Amino acid sequence: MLIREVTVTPVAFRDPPLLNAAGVHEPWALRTIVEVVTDEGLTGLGETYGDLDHLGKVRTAARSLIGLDAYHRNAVYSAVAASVGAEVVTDKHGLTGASTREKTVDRVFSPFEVACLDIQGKAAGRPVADLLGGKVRDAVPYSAYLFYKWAGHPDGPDDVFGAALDSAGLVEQARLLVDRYGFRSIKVKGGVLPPAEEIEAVLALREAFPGHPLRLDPNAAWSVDTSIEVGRALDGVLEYLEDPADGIAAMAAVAPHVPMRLATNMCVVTPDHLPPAIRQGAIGVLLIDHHYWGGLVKSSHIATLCATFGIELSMHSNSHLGVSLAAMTHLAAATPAVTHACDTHTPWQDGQDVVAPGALRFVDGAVPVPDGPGLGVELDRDALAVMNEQYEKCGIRSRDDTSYMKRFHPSFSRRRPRW
Ligand code: GKR
Ligand code: MG
Repeated sequence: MLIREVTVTPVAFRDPPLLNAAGVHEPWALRTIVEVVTDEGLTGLGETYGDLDHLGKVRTAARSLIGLDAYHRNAVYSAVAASVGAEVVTDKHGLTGASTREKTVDRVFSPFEVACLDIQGKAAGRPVADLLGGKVRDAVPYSAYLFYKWAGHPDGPDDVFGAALDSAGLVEQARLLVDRYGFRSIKVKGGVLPPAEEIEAVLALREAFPGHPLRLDPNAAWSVDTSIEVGRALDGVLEYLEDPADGIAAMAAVAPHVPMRLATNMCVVTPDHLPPAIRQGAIGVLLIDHHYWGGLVKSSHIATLCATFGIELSMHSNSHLGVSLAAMTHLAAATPAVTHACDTHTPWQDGQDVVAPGALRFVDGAVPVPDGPGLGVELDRDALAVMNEQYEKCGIRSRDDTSYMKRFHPSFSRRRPRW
């Protein structure tokens, strides 16, 4: 089953002004859609980041895959690694941790691996979850992912979600998401307001949603001392505290002094980070993300390895579309170690998607695993064309939450720790 053709399409979709420790989301979020076609006429889909440096690597890698067997994952990985060379690609926003060469290769490889698994599933008439070992759950629970946010982008109209700039606003946002999607756990993107206000918001959510597990993620905006204070103030309230402090050593300094597990998608983001994090007891939960952990198979191996060391698994997300949601759902469905509800930004896309409607939906906060062959989703070609045109016109080429924030608040700076 040889790879005959690979198409790489950058897309842009509207994104609300979601606040985080690095700044604020720009009006357009970028992604890249990958289509791999075999000599037998099967097409597989993958989705990855849209930042220009990364896109360039994805395009170069795509050319090196022609003629390879879609079943030969190792050969595809080697071709991607050779095409990436020695370069390390970094994110401007810094919200998914440090970059290494392995992480750079893993990120470029991921959409092609997902597309090849989609092809293999289609060839076998089986869902991708079956290729990963089979489902251990029929539907994958996701969390309501709350953000402090402005009512709209300063240069545009207010959006449908409204403003959320205090605990009342966050509780109202949670109600909207829980009512609309049925989410049964809640994540708060923190690192935006002074810690005392974020503690108050979490306590308000606890009162409003007594049965929902809660998590707080300030993206490493706090010092070790502040992290310990917040952790202690939220004793018995949080399921886990995500990336309070910056780096393995700082997380390890916090961990023994707070009552809950510490989670990360920042200090452990590539295999090299695991030995020191485990040795130092820095984390109790890893947020796996197949987009930078080298695809679905490697992510599932990492998850199993973590479970061996007593590290629990959740799943990380960035602004994404339905090809990613499908891949995340198959991975979580087939990975027993993923015991926490996964993160997703899907609600913030408010229905914009490149996949045809129907295959993916939320039922009681969970996405039933698509049971069609492969990923079980099809491209909506009209939507893809519209989003590609939006990409061409939007003028954004790399996500940069900090510069966008500085346009409206010139004194803003990205500081770690801020508090
Ligand atoms: O979308 O602003 C955002 C998030 O902060 C995202 O970029 C992070 O990577 O969701 C992520 C996280 O859990 O840190
Ligand atoms: Mg995080």
